[in-house]
Amino acid sequence: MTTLTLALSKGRILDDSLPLLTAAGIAPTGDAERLLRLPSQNPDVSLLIIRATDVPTYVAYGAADLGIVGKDVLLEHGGDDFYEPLDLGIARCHLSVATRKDSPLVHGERPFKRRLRVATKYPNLARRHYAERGEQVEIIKLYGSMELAPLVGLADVIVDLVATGNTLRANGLVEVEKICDISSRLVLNKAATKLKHDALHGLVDRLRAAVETRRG
Ligand code: PRT
Ligand code: MG
Repeated sequence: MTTLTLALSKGRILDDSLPLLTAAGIAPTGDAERLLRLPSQNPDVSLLIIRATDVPTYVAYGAADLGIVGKDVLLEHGGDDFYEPLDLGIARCHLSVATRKDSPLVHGERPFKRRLRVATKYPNLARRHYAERGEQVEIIKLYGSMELAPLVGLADVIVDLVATGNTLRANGLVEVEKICDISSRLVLNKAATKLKHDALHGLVDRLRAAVETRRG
């Protein structure tokens, strides 16, 4: 029997994936809060619980046959290391540029005699966004709490994910540009699509059916 390994991250993605995993018969049966590798309802499928940004790496190297990961992480990772057959439509949000609500940047002004400073955990995505409009910016890579950067003068703007907008509002920030919509995707290891073709495509079909049922 062919065994399959699916990588995903805990928190938002695991929470939102659970109904789909359950419908596809691969809900976790172990303690997803503590275990890093746990069994699922299907004895031939096991789950890896890893950092969201590590999912593309596990799938690209074949340590996982498939993975669930945000489009933000895929776009930032770049490349064509894996197949992306299915938009799961979960963990929806969008990537935006935001700044202080009292900033002249709200009205499209730019800093005088220097480049715009952009704080983000998505340096590649942010650089690409400004490059597309012919603007050279200074990227400041952060690992979290991006919202603080404009408040303390570290950056003029942030490029970050927005869902409800509550975090921006609570910190006196406003969106000035929407870059793109984001949702979670199913990604497949390329070699596994050949070597484990039947098992893998069977599982992709069950997940696709679960997504379609949920969409109604
Ligand atoms: O937390 P950790 O550092 O371990 O990893 P992570 O932050 O990458 O994981 P997690 O679980 O926070 O996010 C995983 C994925 O969820 C992301 O890669 C996105 O694809 C997706 N997602 C969907 C979100 C959001 N919505 C979201 N709102 N990820 C983060 N946020 C954050 C956002 O960065 C901001 O700080 O929530 C805040 C804004 O939310 P609102 O509702 O206040 O607008
Ligand atoms: Mg987080």
